[in-house]
Amino acid sequence: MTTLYNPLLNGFHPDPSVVRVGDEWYLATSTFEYLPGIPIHRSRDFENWELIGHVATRDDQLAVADVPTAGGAWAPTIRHRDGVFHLVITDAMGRGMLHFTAVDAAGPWSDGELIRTHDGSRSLDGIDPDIAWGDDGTVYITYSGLLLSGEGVGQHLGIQQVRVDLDRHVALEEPRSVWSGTGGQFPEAPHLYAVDGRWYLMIAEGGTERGHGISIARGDSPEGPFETAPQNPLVSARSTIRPVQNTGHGDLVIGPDGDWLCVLLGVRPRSMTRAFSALGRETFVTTVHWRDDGWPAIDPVPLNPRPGTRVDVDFSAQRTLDGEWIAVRTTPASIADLDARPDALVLHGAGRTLDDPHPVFLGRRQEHLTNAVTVTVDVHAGVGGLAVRYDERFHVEIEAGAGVVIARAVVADLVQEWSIPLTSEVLDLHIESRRPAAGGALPKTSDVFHLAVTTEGERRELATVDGRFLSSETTESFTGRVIGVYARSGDVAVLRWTAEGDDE
Ligand code: 6LW
Repeated sequence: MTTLYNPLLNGFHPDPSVVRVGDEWYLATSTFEYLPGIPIHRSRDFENWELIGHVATRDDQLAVADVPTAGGAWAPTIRHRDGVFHLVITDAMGRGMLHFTAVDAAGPWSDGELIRTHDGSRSLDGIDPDIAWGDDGTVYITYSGLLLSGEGVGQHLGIQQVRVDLDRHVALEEPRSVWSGTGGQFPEAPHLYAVDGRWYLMIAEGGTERGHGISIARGDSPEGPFETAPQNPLVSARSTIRPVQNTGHGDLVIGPDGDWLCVLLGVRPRSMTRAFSALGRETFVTTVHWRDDGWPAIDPVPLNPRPGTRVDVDFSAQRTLDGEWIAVRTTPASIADLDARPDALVLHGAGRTLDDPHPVFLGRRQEHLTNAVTVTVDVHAGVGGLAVRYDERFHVEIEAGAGVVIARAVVADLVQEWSIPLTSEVLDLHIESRRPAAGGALPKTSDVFHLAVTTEGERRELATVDGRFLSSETTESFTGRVIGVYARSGDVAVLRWTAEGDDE
């Protein structure tokens, strides 16, 4: 019997889509303004998931270089047909709706073709595309009609569909409305499935926050008309005290035991009223049963975290970056210099701080609710440090160089700093994320950051910062916490990186 871990993928991994190919499963998630974009995780048992590659590894596959925050890679659908992987996605506020292909899901993936309107003039207007093939091979793109540009920006046209010529990447018709859901806001994330001679159209609605849920309809043809299930929403944590909230935006697949599963996004809010989700939207999984009346039922999402992990990177021994490193609006390779020193990763500061949309920052997702990162840096030639980043308006960091060590919290327009003199140019910087002290009362926040520095064997605590300020609710962010090293000016050498944490 397969153990279903929840989260299935820890940390910032929203909008999951999954496909089964033989006895392997492939999972794709959204990455917004970060590169490499659209990680592909593979599993052979649904328990262990390996990051095998990314769809967008080159600068020009997504136009994220100058995309506004929250733009970029939104909500993929991954499918496999005739030996080829297909992935459709919206590069929101970037290139538009795109179709990528690969023979090997690890890559390389194609450059990405824009899926154009019937008259070929522009990208299809909408988000969250699904790709499905009718029984006669007709290609359907079914998507959420949220307009992100043009005169009707912000307007929502419900779930739309077009038949597409996949050789020319042009719609064969004007978009048709196929469903508007059951009345929740933002009907989105459609996926079409052929099951036992019927076509099922599953969507998310209610918005990606506490109201989120999944609803379904069915019809005899992929074009509809679609009849709404009597028991919608099939899954939602709204108005419940479940530990996994915001559950929605899912995709169905047959799992290793032959049972149907739903992968979906959710958050793990903590605090007295379950108000703050430190890590942002993560990927979860739950079981699906088909009822006698031919409708699916989706079980609530239980919490079942994996054991804790530890990542230790000694840059004198490890001279390549693994795929978990991500950068903001550029590739990690363009900012990580592994040639400058034999014992370190060097970042070359360019005068930009973390307030800039293009920081010299290289990070990894915070995967655990309780987490500790330590980096050993050499700042004799520059200024930089260790940061937890949600975006350019929300970050907490500890920065060293030019004679001073500064802990800093940037929360929208509020900035607070704590500083001490720098006594050694090689030092350890620490950012820990801990459960708030119980103290008899119910916790009023998700977690607390502890910022500290160790020089010549002596650790000094510099500051504590309330973790709620870097939660997805406060930042109103589609992403999650990313912890990494950065350079502000000059050369910052990173000798060692250690991250460990758990979810108890
Ligand atoms: C995504 C939409 C949503 O495209 O948020 O969870 C958007 N729902 O479906 C970005 O993730």
